[in-house]
Amino acid sequence: MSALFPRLAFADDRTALVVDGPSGRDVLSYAELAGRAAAHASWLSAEGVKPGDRVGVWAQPHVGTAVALAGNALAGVTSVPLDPRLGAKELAHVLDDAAPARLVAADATAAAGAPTERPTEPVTTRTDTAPREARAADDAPLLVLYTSGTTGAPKGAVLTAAGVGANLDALGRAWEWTDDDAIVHALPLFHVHGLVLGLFGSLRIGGALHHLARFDAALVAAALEDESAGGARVLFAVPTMHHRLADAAEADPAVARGLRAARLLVSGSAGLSLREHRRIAALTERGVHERYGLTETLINCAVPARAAPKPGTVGPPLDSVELRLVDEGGAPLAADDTSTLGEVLVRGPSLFAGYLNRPDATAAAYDAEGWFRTGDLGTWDAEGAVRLAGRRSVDLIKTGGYKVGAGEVEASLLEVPGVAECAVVGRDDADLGQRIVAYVVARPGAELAEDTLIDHVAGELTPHKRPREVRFVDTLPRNAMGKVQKKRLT
Ligand code: MLC
Ligand code: AMP
Repeated sequence: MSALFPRLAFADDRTALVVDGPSGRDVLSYAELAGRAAAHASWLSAEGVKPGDRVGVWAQPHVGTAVALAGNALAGVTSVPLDPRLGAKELAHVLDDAAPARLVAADATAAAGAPTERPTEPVTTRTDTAPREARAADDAPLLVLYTSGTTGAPKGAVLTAAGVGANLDALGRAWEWTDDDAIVHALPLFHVHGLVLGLFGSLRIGGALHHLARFDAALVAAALEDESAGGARVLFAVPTMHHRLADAAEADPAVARGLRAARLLVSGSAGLSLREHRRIAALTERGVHERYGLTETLINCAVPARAAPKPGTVGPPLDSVELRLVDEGGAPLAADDTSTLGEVLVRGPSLFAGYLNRPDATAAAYDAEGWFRTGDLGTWDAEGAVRLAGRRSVDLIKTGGYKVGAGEVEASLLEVPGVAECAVVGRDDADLGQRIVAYVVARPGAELAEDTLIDHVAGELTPHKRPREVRFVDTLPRNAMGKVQKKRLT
């Protein structure tokens, strides 16, 4: 079996990473990344951290984050990437659940502000000259990524190196992704899109990643014209970013020029509307290729690079993925049935190894034949591509490409004294896809301010889970059983 990052074993001076952060640009070649990752792996063994142990990595937009993640992979240690903005409650949950042996950060001073007593240690800036034997991409856990469900706190999806490698290779074939490509993205490094595809994908293919610490349309466009990291540039972005790029490109020809300079523009993590597809196609004469995935399955479908973009579909299943649509009784839909809506089920080598400490939730995620139930609904199109049409549960919200469970936000709001009841929903939003709206019933006599509630959720969970709007109501609509009827909230 191949190593996950083969180029780290035969490292040369080719650029692996360019990170544009608040304090300027950092660049690492493959040789430098390999040396620093090996030094990190040596530090782990000196600290008594063994293969199979977990290490929390504050996913700061920094070259040191890549050093820690690659070094953990070399050492056979499982990485638990942490959103640097995690609030007290969600951070406590993740640390209790994952029980990492150590916490590390490229910028340990910034991480020291996190709401935990646990110390964070700095990622080494040392370099080992002796190259470290690359580990095979095997079934051992590589990553634990926390992802929200409809209720309860986020669950840790365990991903293996073999599963990640198989998915990246299939994407490599679909996108004709080579070591001449530089991926450009401004995504966070603690989710599948920015981390597994953007960072690990570049390192596995042996090309470069040009990472921007924050999304800014003009900076993204400039990076797409910058040839220093690779001969061809590929953009990975969520629909909110494409929407903002289209706005900026319509106002500024330099942004449109940047988008045209890319070899491939990719959108994923949420559906890109036909309107945004059309706007970008008009600006670039090429358009956007969509792909579809989940934390638990990695990427399932992608419009191939050699094909024209196919707005309204997420493309056919990848060649490594088995995918079926099933009706409400669980029977598979015929491939030529282009009108019946079914749930997307998935099988294949890239499926996760289960939720950490949650055998109950893991078992519930599969049907009787071992297919993973995505909860997404769609139809086949005449050419074998999948058209997604929504999700089974209204309690899973996708906002800016982040998955947020209505239940976790409701539980957080209910902690605020003065909140009697609440219901959280996702409302259509031209920018975020969905924006989180909270309906709140105050206790008699309680004075509640919208900002207090929003700041509470941002501070306890993380800012992207905060409601963008709070509507105070006298009662919540309920059915005869007493269950809140979210569809009746207006
Ligand atoms: C505002 N801020 C607050 C706040 N109000 N902070 C604390 N409390 C409050 N009440 C701050 C924010 O922290 C941030 O700070 C700034 O204000 C703006 O934050 P925002 O409004 O939340 O950002 P926004 O503009 O909405 O972000 C849009 C976005 C972001 C597109 C950049 O949503 C994003 O990065 N999305 C990517 C999600 C992603 O990667 N998903 C992949 C999941 S994997 P500051 O300092 O930053 O200005 C997956 C599988 C697959 O889905 O298929 O890929
Ligand atoms: P996450 O749990 O954050 O990995 O989010 C996975 C979910 O994102 C999927 O179940 C889909 O609902 C959604 N998603 C990802 N890619 C797309 C896409 N291209 N179009 C529509 N939805 C998508």
